[in-house]
Amino acid sequence: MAVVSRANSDYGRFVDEVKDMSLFPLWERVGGLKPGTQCVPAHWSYAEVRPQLIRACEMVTKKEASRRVLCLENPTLRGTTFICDSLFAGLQIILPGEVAPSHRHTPSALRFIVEGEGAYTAVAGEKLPMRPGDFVVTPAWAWHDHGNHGTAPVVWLDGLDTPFARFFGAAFYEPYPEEKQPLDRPEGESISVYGMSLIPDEFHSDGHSTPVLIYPYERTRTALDSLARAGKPHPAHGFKLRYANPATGKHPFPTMAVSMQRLPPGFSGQTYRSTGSAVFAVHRGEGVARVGEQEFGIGPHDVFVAPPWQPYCFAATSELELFSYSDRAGQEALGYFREQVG
Ligand code: GTQ
Ligand code: FE2
Repeated sequence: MAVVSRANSDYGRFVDEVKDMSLFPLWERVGGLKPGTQCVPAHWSYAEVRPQLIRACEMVTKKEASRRVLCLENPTLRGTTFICDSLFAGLQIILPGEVAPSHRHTPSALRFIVEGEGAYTAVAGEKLPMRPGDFVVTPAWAWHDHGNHGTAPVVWLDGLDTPFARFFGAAFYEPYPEEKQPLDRPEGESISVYGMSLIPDEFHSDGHSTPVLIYPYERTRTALDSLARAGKPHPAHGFKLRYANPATGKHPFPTMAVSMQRLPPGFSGQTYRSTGSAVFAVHRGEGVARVGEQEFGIGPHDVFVAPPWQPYCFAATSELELFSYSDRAGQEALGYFREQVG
């Protein structure tokens, strides 16, 4: 690099001239390729957020807001609504009798039910009753509306891959002409037809989203019980299950991997890092999450984010269950995903 001296006025003139032509010399770029982003570890205590959700119910009606959501925004990403570079997370609250009108969009969405009984989401013509701990799928471009038939507020965590759609300039949105979409599939169809390790012979998966639209907590808990009986916990993750698209065995979304893990009481895990950004929601139990340089005391319904390539580890004071979603599916599809234990 002996010739690239700024003292050389010919060189200086060259750089200035090409810059005016929207040309930039690659050798002038400072900082090469390295893993990680500006995004920082962050934690939201449910005890602190919940009162603000209740307050939001007084401030805006579902009619005004359409979706009454408080976005969990990374402190480094103010104004974007995003929890990390590649993912959206929001806590949505719906009161008894309210309806969140039908719409669809190119970003894929997931719901993880946090609190309350009696709410449902209707997805692609099927009504899906939601209970705490359930994971519900909204595939890209599927019509969806929500409602609450119960007697108490219902809260869930929304996880979306909106930054992907924005990044590619492919973020489309369409409202449905009526408040609710027609329900033309029987209740429970997606799970009873596609969730039994049997797939209708004529079904052709597009390979993207799972045909199973709800993964009830009941089943997840049973599977975790069996896994915990069957063997030893993983040194970093404890007993961790990933939700699968039964038609492919792969992730439920083209972009997002989704998991539930159980850490036995007293578990103190090894450090782990991956290129995946991950959002965690505590389903039950208490413990400590160390993410990068930060240490978060975690309890039921808290949410926290582990940015890419930041080491993290968990300790459980009581039996701890963590729901999580990450951009791992997208990274695997692109050949970017890497991970490291210990
Ligand atoms: O419930 O349809 O938190 O479309 C963000 C975008 C929720 C929803 C969010 C959405 C929804
Ligand atoms: Fe939506």
